[in-house]
Amino acid sequence: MSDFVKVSRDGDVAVVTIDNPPVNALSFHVREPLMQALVELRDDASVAAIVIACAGRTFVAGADITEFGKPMQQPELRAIVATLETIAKPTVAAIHGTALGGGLELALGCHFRVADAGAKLGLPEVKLGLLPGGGGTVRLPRLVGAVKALKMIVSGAPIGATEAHAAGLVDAVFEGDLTTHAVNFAGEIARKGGPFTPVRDRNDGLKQTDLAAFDAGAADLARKARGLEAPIACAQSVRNAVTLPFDAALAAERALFVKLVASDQSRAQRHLFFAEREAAKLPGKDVVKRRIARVGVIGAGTMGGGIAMAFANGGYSVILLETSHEALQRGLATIDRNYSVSVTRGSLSEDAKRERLAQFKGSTDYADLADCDLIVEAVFEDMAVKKEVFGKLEAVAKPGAILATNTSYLDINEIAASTSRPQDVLGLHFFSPANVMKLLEIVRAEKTAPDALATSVDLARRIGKVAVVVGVCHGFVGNRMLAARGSESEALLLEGATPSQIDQVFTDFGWPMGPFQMGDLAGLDIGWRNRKARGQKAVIADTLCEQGRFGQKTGRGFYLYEAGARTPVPDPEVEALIRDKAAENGIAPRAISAEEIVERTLYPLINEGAKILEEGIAARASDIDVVWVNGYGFPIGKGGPMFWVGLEGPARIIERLEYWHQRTGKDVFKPARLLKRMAETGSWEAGG
Ligand code: 3H9
Repeated sequence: MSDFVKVSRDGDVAVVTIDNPPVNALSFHVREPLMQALVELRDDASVAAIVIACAGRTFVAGADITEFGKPMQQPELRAIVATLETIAKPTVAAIHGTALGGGLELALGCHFRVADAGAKLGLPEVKLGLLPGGGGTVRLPRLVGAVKALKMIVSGAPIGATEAHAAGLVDAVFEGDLTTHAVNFAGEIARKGGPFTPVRDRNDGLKQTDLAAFDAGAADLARKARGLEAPIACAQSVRNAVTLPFDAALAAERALFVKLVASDQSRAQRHLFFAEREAAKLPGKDVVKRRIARVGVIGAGTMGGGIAMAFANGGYSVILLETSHEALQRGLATIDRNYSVSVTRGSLSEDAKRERLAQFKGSTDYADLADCDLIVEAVFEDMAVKKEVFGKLEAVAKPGAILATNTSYLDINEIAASTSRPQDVLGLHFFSPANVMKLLEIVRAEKTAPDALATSVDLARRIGKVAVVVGVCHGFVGNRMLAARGSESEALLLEGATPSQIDQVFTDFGWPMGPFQMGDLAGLDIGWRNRKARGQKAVIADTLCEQGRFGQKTGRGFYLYEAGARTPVPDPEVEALIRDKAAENGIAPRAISAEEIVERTLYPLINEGAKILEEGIAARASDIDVVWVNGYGFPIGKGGPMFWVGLEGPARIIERLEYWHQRTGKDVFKPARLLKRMAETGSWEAGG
């Protein structure tokens, strides 16, 4: 009847199969024939039961996100679900792969849900700045209870079939041919004559709801939402499911959905969804990738250990190399400890930990790297040291092995040129802690071979990283822009701002923490060491380091920390130090506004991003957004720095950059050519 929705019969059970690759999204061309099929089957007396299944790799993974922001064509999902609920014969959703968002809402319109043992079910709309708008917030609590529904909807994290079964969301879990099982299941219920009740009329879950516990959970979520509207709306809507009649709760959900889908936050989050997928695309699709089975990591410090864990977590066997037996044992012991923490938290079983650890082999001999398909060095950030390591690698690595450096700043072209195989050399810039942080900057050097690059992008996905390919420059995309963001930090302090005032502006903006809190967390000595190596100075940060104030690890930095605590407490001593240094430099403190802090930190960040684009260091503005959201905590509700330009207004940004450029003469404020063009065309793309 349609290319996208087919109906077949197995005895008196009708099977409706949705076939809309790649993820069976509920696009208009699916909704229309699906609605028609359901109406026909409802009215067909020869049909005793209906199964809704999907072709391909997954059940419906949601509404078609590309349709949001455009007028919605009828029939909408809500109408399809409402129609399903008028069917007086058993309806069964047969779920394999992922039933997400509108997909799960479609399944909630059925009387029953059966799932393949490997299936996952969830309502991830919150990650797109939305709430489930097809009745999910009102129906899910009716099955699993409001507290569990709240957790699922606000986290957006899917649950497995077994958990879904235990929670009452799924009625049966099968292994083997799911459609056959679903047909048998549906046929049996039809023969027995029931019982079957639409989810809208069930209240098994709601009966157990403890509203006080729910409200406490919702209040906690509101505190953590950091200015995001969607989690709050999700919680409100689930609460409505408990306190309002079904239809009123459904109408309220709709109103919230309509508001959110038009919001800047949701536009920003949808932009990020596609940006992350776009970033992983390289020109030249047909490049044959190299085979990677065994990975070598040089350096078992914090970075090297984290990188080794990231690969082991992705299923690779890893050789960890150190210069001495002691350093190696220390590194392996840290890895062991990190996995033990996961066991204590319940995210890893003892068995899984044992298996994970068995993937590691330690060595102090470069010859042991001969079998590795990829070798990543994470040694001291010094060109001479890196070149020495690459010299040794060249002697032992097999032909075609990818040789990667984890440098944060150094010139990878120079490293590559020091070897006889520059085509195999590239940067894999992990972020600390490397086993946790999502971002991976893949640095393409001048001579990096396309297949080495494509292999690395593919590998990043396999180990659960969000990859962005960038070019060589000092600090690549992320750290180069970070330097621009921090270039006025000292000046702002000397002119009258306090660390906590600046950090507050950042957290109000939606960042998880401000730059001074971040410095204290990372260790102020790192920047100090780098500055010394480059002959640079920072009046206040250097003085703090000279006093042994390295941040959280010494209990004192820009802030004070109580023993073992991570909460920054403003320190009058630091504020006095800032005033003294200002006086020494002849600067009279003045009141600094929040706007000024934004203009002197975030506008230079954007300006640097525009320069990076101009130079081709990043291929797309959206790649820069992906870097900043996944590596540095730029608020997702603002879509990344380059997307935010559109929200803030490029003309205003340019005007204020010009003002500060005139006032300070500093290059970071000189508006980039591309930023000016963006202000004229409204787009970062060439040609507007
Ligand atoms: C919703 O349902 C709202 C309702 O409550 C209310 C309605 C009224 N739409 O991720 P992949 C594309 S909101 C359009 O690389 P994987 C994706 O862009 C939705 N396109 O695959 C990519 O395209 P390309 C709630 C979509 O195997 C291709 O499919 N649902 C959609 O790694 C492959 O994607 C979600 O938020 C979509 N819904 O992961 C689920 N989904 O090849 C979103 C994917 O051109 N999707 N595409 O780059 C996912 O989480 C993952 O795609 C999934 C598969 C886990 C399903």
